[in-house]
Amino acid sequence: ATPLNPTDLYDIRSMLSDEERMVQDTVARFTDERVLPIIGDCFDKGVFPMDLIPEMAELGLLGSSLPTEYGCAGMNAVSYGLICQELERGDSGIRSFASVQSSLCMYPIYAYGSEAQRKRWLPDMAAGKVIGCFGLTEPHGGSDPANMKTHAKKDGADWILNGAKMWITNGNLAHIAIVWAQTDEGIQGFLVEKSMPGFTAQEVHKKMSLRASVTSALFFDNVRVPEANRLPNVKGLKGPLGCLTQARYGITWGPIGAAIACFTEATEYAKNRVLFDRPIAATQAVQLKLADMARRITLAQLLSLQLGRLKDAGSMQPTQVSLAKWNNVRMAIDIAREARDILGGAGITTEHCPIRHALNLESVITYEGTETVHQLVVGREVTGINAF
Ligand code: TGC
Ligand code: FAD
Repeated sequence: ATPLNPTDLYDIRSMLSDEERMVQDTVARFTDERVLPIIGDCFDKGVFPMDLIPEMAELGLLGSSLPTEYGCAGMNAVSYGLICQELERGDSGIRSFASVQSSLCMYPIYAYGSEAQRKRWLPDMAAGKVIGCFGLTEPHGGSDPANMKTHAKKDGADWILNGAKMWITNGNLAHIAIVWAQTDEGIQGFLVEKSMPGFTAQEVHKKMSLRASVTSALFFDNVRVPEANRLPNVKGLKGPLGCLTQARYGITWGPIGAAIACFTEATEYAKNRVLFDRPIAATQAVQLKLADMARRITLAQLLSLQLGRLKDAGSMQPTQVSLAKWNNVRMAIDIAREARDILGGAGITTEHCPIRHALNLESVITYEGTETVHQLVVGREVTGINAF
């Protein structure tokens, strides 16, 4: 039999369309040529590689699923997933940038915004000229966003916004923030522009995870937001949760890329590391670990592809996204830690990718709904009992 591809044991590639394969190859090349050579340094220095933004825009990676009439690429959900996978093979921080811009900022403007808001913002965001961030989480507890304290009060034709958001990706880079606030009519979304008086962002330092990504706290002190900047077409928690479903879908794919990077590096290392007169890859203990990584990557690939097909067919359910986010991030963090172990002492530096991915995945397993939150969503589905 022909040898199988270790990172695609079930030939998922054959289940992709020509266009999907082309998208994957293009983003894979971008990651190999532009991300991998610099990302270890970016992580060490704690900087996000801003130079990559115009290139990502050029490749159509920002708002990739939105229609071409707004300057976007109009790709399908599986292509968006493959973009996330290949970007996160580079680094979770690069994929986070794309997730936030596409799913958490451009998507709500498209889905809940007015036509004027779409025309005003989407083409510039697709071109990477306007960067967005998404403010839902607050300092007192992100898992329970229904309990938010940030609020907006009507004042003539404007709204007055007060409150604070915490752990906001791209916060200090962003020209606009999609901010969710409590109002007399329930939770609503506002487009807050960087220049609006009373709006400030403060970068979070001392992070050991997602170091090649900007994370910030946002503060709103009597920020006057015109009615034209309110997202008119949604009210209630389903607004932000609808965005999260889009982003979490992409996050089911991303960690497959991180896991593939770690698995590949561990396999190569194990084949070359000779101890006790044979490569460690020739020991049963290490083969069990590598085989288990390949098994878990294969399962995750099948989950995400089917999820993407459901999404493209318009029938994907949030519980299915929760199951895949839980499974795939857990798969990736376990593989990254195991790969780090196979590399021995060499595994503790950013010369090799596993520790960087393992540390990044500590954020990925927490953000966009913690592992526990997703387990409870699945638990609620299978029992019919809400345990939150
Ligand atoms: P519940 O009160 O039952 O529902 C409220 C309304 O929302 C609807 N809904 C959804 N709609 C779309 N997608 C979903 N996933 C939805 N889940 C619920 C629901 O039908 C209802 O609609 P309506 O019309 O009846 O009002 O709320 P719940 O009990 O389902 O929610 C509880 C819980 C814990 C699951 C939810 O609060 C939750 O998901 N908490 C976690 C919060 C979270 O994930 N925060 C993430 C912040 S953003 C982020 O982390 C970005 S990181 C980005 C990066 O760098 O990549
Ligand atoms: P908490 O909600 O306080 O949770 C603490 C612990 O309690 C967790 O282990 C949790 O699983 C557990 N827990 C919660 N509920 C239950 C329960 N019912 N039963 C048992 N255990 C429970 N947010 C944004 O809005 N926008 C962003 O761009 C963004 N980017 C982020 C980037 C990074 C790097 C990080 C780390 C976070 C980001 N977040 C963002 C915030 C993220 O979504 C929250 O951290 C996450 O939702 C969890 O909220 P929390 O940190 O307040 O933890």
